[in-house]
Amino acid sequence: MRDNSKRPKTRFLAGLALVLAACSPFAQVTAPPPAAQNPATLTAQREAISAIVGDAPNFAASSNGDFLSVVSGPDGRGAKSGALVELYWPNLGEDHLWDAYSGVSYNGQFLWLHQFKLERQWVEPDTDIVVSRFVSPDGKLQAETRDLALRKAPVHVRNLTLTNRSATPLENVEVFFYEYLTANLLPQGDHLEFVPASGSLHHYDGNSHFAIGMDKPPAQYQCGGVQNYLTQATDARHDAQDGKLNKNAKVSAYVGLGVNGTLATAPLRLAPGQSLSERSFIAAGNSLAGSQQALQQARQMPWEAMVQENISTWKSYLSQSRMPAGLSPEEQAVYRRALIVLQQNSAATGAHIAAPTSTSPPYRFSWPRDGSFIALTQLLTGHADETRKFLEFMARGQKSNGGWAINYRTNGQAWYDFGDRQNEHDQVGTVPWMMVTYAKETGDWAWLQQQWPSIRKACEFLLRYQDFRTGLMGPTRDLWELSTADSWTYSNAAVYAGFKAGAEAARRASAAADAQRYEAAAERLKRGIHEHLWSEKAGMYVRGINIDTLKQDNKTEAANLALVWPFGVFEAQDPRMVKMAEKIGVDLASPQGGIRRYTGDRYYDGQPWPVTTSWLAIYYARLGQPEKARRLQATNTAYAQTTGSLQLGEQYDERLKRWVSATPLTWSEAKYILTALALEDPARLKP
Ligand SMILES: [Ca+2]
Ligand SMILES: [Ca+2]
Repeated sequence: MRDNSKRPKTRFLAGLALVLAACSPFAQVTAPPPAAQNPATLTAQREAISAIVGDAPNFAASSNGDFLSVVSGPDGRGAKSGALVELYWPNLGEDHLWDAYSGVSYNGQFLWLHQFKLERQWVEPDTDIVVSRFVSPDGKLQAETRDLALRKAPVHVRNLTLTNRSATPLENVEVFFYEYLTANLLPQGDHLEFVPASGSLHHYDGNSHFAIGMDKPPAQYQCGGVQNYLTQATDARHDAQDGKLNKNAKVSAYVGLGVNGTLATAPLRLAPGQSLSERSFIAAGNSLAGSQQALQQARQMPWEAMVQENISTWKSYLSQSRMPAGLSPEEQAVYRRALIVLQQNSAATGAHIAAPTSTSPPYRFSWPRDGSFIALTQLLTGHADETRKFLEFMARGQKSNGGWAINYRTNGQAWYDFGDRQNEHDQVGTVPWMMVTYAKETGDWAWLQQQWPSIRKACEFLLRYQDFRTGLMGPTRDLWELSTADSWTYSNAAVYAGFKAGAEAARRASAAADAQRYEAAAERLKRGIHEHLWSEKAGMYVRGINIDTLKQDNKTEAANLALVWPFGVFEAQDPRMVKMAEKIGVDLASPQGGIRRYTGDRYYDGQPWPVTTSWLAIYYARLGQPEKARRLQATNTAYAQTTGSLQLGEQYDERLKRWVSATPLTWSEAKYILTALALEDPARLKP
């Protein structure tokens, strides 16, 4: 049997990340964790791709739906506590930033904030205002940054407050703000100049323009070429480190790694106990004038008004969101944060990005599969309009032959599309299933009627790939995006639900012949799953089967729980499902009770995933064993509570006590919410 573990693999394909990692002088390969806690399942070694791309540095983001910025935590590739590390605009996922951060000079010494000691980081409850609190190495100066994206303008605002904690005055206190934008994703082609009229930097490439400024015109500035030590255009980061800036006013398309800039305020004296606050802005626009205008308007808006606007936006959103009864305060905090994260990553176009991470790993795209779980969550929490927007986004992105690409940019352009056989057939079943689920929940059958051509195309596409000997789907890429060798159990379950949805939509469209064909296809598929994918010896449905040799891949696979929910091939009470769930709970459990994806997983060394932990919880809620479900949900709550962001990432490393891979992962947040809803009322989560 072929050993998959020797081949590079990844949940999401990482070509771009590899290119960027190779280009960057700052690229670092995250070292493999030195020791495993559970030697039976952990090897202490990541496979190649997760070892190279490393973990996201994300602490938390602020977002208005088309402008999103991310604040770094202390861990992950390129992490600098409190720095900005992603800046998406005008579509979520369209990145323009390497990093940007603040520095302070006082008593003749200069330090960046990430050279201070990070005391604490959190997100203000029920907002997306991200707070990072530091203290200087000598203990004299406290620095606190509060970061937010304006709700109605493409502007990031940082409010930095410095407080003298010592008993003596601090002399010559100056605030610095450094930016290394990479306009239009890459540093190449960028220009930077100082604009005296507004006292700001103008950083641009093509139609992407940014105005970088502070509350007042700076006392010092520098426009630099990255890694340039030789000319007046000295690298603006290096230039700052002696506290004196060169005042080079212009640098253009500097060869190689792009351009960077630094601004600094005039010196002030800070008496004992005294504080000062200074704001820094990054304002986006389609022209010099547009970005300058956004900067000026932001400067005129008081900080308190910005905070109030943020509070009232999220208050209104949360008040329109379903809150299940009986949550503990800890669960409630994670649940409310999950609702906010879903909305932050929902683009104005209807797309949902999987995670606000550009390269470590590259998840800043919209997947039909992840997005459908998010859309379902929005549907069940009172945000049906968002669900409809997503489904219409997917309908627009459907290929002419009825299939879907692997993922999409939020502007609708297909990103990874490897051809139909190399794409993922589960997604082609999932979108029609979600469309019909939306119609059932809202009663909007007229809307479904409009989607009938799209649903029909998807079902016809799937029919072409059904194997008539076994009734199963032909080979496709699996949901974890590892292999195209087999017919996968999860994919078959999703396609079953797609055919059932197609039959429902056909009946509504008075297309009786189509309804009959799709029902027949679903029944063939169900028989095929029952006959060919069960292993009596293993006591479970296997991961998949080679359609030619009928050789089974007998790894234990948590995603097979989709046979019950959401795809409804079998009942929760089916003895085979009961047996398989028990086996998943044994074979894939981590020491703290999280659930891994499948036996032998090496992607990020196969840590437990909230997505699969929730899957087992939802299964037990539907089976009528809520105590088991509560224990699994408690594990996810505990993971989320280990960081001040209260977010759920892709995988939790119990030994390092932090998220690895992407954080937050919107699919994880969605399934946490769905589990809470299933615990309140299992019937809410109908297959
Ligand atoms: Ca550029
Ligand atoms: Ca200097």
